[in-house]
Amino acid sequence: MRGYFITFEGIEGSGKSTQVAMLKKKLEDRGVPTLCVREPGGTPVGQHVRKILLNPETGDLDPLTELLLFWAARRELVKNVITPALEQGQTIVCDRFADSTTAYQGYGRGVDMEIIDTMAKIMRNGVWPDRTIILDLPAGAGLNRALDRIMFKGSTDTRFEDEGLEFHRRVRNGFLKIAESNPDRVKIVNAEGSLEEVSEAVAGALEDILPELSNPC
Ligand code: Z5A
Repeated sequence: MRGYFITFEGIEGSGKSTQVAMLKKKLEDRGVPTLCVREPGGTPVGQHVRKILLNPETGDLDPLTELLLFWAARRELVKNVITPALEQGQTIVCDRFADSTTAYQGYGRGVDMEIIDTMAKIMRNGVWPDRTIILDLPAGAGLNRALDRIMFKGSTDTRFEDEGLEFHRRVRNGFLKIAESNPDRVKIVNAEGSLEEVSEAVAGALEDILPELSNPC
C-alpha cells in the first residue's frame, strides 16, 4: 500500500523541525515505517541549491528565479526520494513543501499565484500532501525563536531571517489563507504551547489518516 505524505509548514521558528522529529518517533514506536525529509535539500542537487537560496551572500534574487530554484530542488526530491519511498509504503514527513512556495514567494514576494499554481501542477510528479500541519504563531515570536537557535548553532544561512518583520507577517497570513482554502488537507496547530502540547495537537490532527497515533506505545 502507498504510504501517506505528511507536510509541516509555518513561519520560521514555528517548531517544524522539532515536531517532525517528535512525530517520526511516535510513528516508529507504533510500527509505522517513516522517512523524514526537509526542503530545500534532501538530494545532492537540493543541498547545493539550498546553499544558494539561504546564504545571505546570494543577496537579492529576482522572485521568479527564487521560485524556480525552490522548485528545481523540490523536483529532485519528489522524483528521487519521495515518490519511490511512498511507493514502498513508507510514510513521509516533510519539513516544508509547496505551500511554503505559495506563502513565501506568493504572499511574501508577490509572485503571481497563477504562475505558482501552474508550476506546482507541472513539477509535482503526481505527488501532493495527504495532510499538511501548519504550526502557527505570531511572526515576531517565531523570528525570536529562530534567531535564538541561529545564535546557539552559529548558522550563517540567514537570507530569509534577514527579511523584515512585515515580510514574515505577510507569510504567516499567507499560510492562514492556504488553510482557509484547503480545510480537508490543511490543519492549523497552535505552536505556542509546550513541545508536548504541540506534539499532542499534531497527533490529533493526523489520527483520522494515521489511527496508529491514538494507540498507546
Ligand atoms: N522557503 C521559501 O521561501 N520557499 C519555499 O518553497 C521553501 C522554503 C521550501 C528555509 O530555511 C527557508 O526557505 C525558510 C523559508 C524558505 N525561511 N526561513 N527562515 P530553513 O530550513 O533554514 O529554516 P525554517 O524552515 O524556517 O526552519 P527553522 O527556522 O529551523 O524553524 P523550525 O524548524 O520551524 O523550528 P525549530 O528548529 O524546530 O525550532 C526553532 C527554535 O524554537 C528551537 O530552538 C526550538 O528548540 C524552539 N522551539 C520549538 N518548539 C518550541 C515550543 N513549542 N516552545 C518553545 N520553543 C520551541
